[in-house]
Amino acid sequence: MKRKAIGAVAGAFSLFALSQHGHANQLLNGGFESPAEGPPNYAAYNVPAGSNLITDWTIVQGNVDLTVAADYGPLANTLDPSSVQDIDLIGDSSGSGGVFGGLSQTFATVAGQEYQLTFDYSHNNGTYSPTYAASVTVADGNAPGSTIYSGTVSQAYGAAPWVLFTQDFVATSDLTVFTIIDTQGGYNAGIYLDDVDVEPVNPTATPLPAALPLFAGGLGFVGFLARRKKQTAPRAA
Ligand SMILES: [Ca+2]
Ligand SMILES: [Ca+2]
Repeated sequence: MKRKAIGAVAGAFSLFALSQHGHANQLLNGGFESPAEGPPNYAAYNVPAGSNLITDWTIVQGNVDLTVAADYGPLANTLDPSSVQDIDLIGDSSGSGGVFGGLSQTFATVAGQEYQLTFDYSHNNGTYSPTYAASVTVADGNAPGSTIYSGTVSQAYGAAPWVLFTQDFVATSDLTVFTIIDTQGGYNAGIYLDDVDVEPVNPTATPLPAALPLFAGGLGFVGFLARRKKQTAPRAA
C-alpha cells in the first residue's frame, strides 16, 4: 500500500514536471489545419476581415486564403511534411480594394517570461511581384499599441523552399498578440504562412518551486495513509 501510494505521488510529480518540460504551443491551430478546407468550406478562399472561419485566428485586414498545400511556389511545406493546410496572406487584393491580408491571435503569457516565436514561411508566385513580404509584430495583448517585437519577412520571386523564422521575446503581461500582415506581393499571391508556434524558453526556471509543496504534501499524505493502515490493521489472533 505504502509503496503503491508513493508510486502514485511520484507519477503525478513526473507528469507535472513533464508538462513543464513539454513543448506546448501557446497558440491554438498554429498549423491552420482547422477547419478542413474543402466542402463545405470552399469559402476558405478570400476569407475576409471579421470572419471567424479560420479556427482561433482573427483576420485583421484584407482577406486571406486557407489553402490545401500551396498551389504555386515551393508547393507543400517542405519543413513540415505532415502539414496539409497553410495560409496565403493575400487572398485576393482585388476583392479587398487593394488591401493585402493579415491575421492575428492573442494568447496567454506570463509577464517577464521569455518565449520563442517560430513559424514557416514561403510565398505564392502565381502572380508576379519582385518581392513578397509581410510585417511581423508581437505586442502586449492588454496594450496592443505597446510593441514587443517588430520585423519583416521577405522572399524574392521564385525563391524556394520554405524558411523557418525564429525570434525570442519577453512577455510584458498575461496576454500577448501575434500579428502578421502582408506588405508586398501579387494581387492574389502573398506570403505563405504555416506552423506558428510560441513556446516558453527554460520553462522550469520559475514553475518548479511551486511544485515542491505539492510533492511534499503528497509525501505527507503517504505518511498519513501508512499510519492509518497501521492503526486499523487487524491484530493477529
Ligand atoms: Ca499546416
Ligand atoms: Ca491568394
